[in-house]
Amino acid sequence: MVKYELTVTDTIVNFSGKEKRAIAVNGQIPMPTLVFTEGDTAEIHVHNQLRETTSLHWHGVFLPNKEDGVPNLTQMPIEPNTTHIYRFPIIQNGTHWYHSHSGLQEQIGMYGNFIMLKKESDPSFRKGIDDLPTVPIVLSEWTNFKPENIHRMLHSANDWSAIKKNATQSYSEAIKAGHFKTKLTNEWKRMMAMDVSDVYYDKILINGRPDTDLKSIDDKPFKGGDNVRLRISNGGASSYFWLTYAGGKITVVASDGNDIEPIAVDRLLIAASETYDIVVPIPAENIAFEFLATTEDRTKSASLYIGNGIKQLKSPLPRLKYFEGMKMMNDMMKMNGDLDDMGMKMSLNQMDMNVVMYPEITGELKKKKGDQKDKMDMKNEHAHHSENKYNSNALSDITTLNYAMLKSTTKTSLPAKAPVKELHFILTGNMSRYVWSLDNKVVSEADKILIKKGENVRLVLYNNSMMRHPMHLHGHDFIVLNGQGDYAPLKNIIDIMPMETDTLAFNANVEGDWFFHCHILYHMMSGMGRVFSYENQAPNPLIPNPKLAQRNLFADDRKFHFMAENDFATNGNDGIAMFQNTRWSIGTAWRLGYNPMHGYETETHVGRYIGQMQWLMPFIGFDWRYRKIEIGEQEKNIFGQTNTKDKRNLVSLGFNYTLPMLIIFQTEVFHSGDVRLQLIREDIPISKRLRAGFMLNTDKEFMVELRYIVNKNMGIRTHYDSDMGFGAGLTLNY
Ligand SMILES: [Cu+2]
Repeated sequence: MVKYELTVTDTIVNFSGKEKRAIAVNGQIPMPTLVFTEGDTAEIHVHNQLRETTSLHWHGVFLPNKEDGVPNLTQMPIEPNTTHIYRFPIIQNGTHWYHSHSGLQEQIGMYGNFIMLKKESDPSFRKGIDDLPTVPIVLSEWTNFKPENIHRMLHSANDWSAIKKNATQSYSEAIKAGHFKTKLTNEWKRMMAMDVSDVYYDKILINGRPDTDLKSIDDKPFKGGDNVRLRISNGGASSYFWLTYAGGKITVVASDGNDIEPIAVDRLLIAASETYDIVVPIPAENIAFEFLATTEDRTKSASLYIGNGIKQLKSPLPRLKYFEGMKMMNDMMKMNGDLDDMGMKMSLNQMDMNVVMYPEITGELKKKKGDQKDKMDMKNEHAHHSENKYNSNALSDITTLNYAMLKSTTKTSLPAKAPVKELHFILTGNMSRYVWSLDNKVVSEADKILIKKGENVRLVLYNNSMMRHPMHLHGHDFIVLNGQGDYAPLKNIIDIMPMETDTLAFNANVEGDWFFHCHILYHMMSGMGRVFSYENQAPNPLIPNPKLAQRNLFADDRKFHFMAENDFATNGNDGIAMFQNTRWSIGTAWRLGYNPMHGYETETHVGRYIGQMQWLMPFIGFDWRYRKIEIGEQEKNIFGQTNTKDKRNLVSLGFNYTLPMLIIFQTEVFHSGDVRLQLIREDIPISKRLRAGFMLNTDKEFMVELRYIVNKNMGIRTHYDSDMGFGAGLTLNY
């Protein structure tokens, strides 16, 4: 029996210049590393001293379902000032980690290493690998924003993160880069600016620090010629990290806690929540070699210096060529929002479309047409014209790990005689409303997926969304069908890039309700997942009221997100406020003039978004407006109907439809019989911080605006409005 006491408390940290709330366990971030040996029984006492509920999930660990730590699914949340005891036998070995599965707590400190050691007597014990000096490492990110706020801003298409990352991809930047047409096509196809990640972080942390010196293990200083094993977990809430090393090749020896045949690579991308065990050499005396973890968007990194002496740095990864990425996405995106792989049958990260953005693989940005060839060698040149266009390893001498290279050290074939259940899922979603789902259904909209104990479950996953998703299965390892036959690697996470299809299989061998979800925290909280449930299983004693638990579980993706904006201008006030969730939108817009001639109006629309891309939203509207007009003035709309835009108290039916160029076409029929058609485009990115917009309708009203974004909550706006005239002012947004 190995026992740990974990006390969860609120704390204040200062990772990036500001004091912010975080959550510590036993006073530390990351949470303490828990170490067991295969054959132990783990007993973990969790004392919740927060003012909110919590939970701990043992990621990648085989255990009885009620110990899995998913609140409202495998147990009830751990209430404040109570203790919950997790107890389970350790029946595997390998590098894993643990984290809170409650709300967004994982983002603010609740992640830690969970190591299960292999016994020396184990027949799979590898001399030269399993007996190396070892360091557990958990990677994570820090943001000075509250995670709740990040989640809300993602849902209201706030592009502050892109501004901070210098990744707005505005028209002026496009023109400067010679990519005006690329930008036009992008907006024609109704895409927002593309990026490889959604959230801007202030700091990247390795074991809680941006920079760490690793000079010894167990008081034994390193010497040249030593090898070190790093057990790396990606505890980041939404980041993928490139791992590179200044001291030579990285030898990967295990993935998601499972041994693989050692493979030497120059770099690997570790997906959110994935784990890799790697061996790195210390090739020389008196030098500390930099081990570098860089976010996929290459804006931030953290370093670990391994060895004693002068620091030898790894060159940082160059900035992404965003417009090349945009061009690639344009080619892949069909007008209906589906992705088109153009017959490439992509899988297992072997073809990485993002290579078009990597200067170290596809050359520096070309300055003028004609001189793009100088950076490419012949190999590169050849690959560019073949099916290897996106094959990073064929395009350069840099070897990047992909899933096809993983080969288990032991046979992993599933029980041959078991019945097979095959399930297909399409990973779906859209960036503009930040909705993420499977088969266009979020957790609360889908039934549990029933499986039978003993059967082999095959999952075929196709990613039809524009983001990559690290899909994670609780309680089981699956084999990834990657061409290695009986030696297919065992994993519990698989990263699936846009347009990839991957096939996984696992033997259903432990009863329970097991969560299967995207491990990007903000995608999971938006509802991207399913529950696998065993048929005819015994009830979970920790879920006394299954109906209540389910309602709480579903509340996560049913949540409404609030946003509001008001422009305090010289000619009046106008603004909007909206509550939105996965499908529903309740929004009010207002214009309040400073005198009766300018008038007052509010429009409220309650609508529901239809389809995966959510371009269509039928709504019911409530309009109220008043404007004093000159005697004898009588206006008609373009249909010759008497215009009620000056005095109106109406109910309406209508719809919004997003046209190419992201223009919203609105049709509204009022109960008086009047009809109004309207075109609106907001947030045209003119430059990094300048946005333009316009509105025009059949009541002969129009508006044009320019807005300069000062910070996350403030802008300076100038506009001309057909009713209220010219105005300038300050916009505050939440
Ligand atoms: Cu995802």
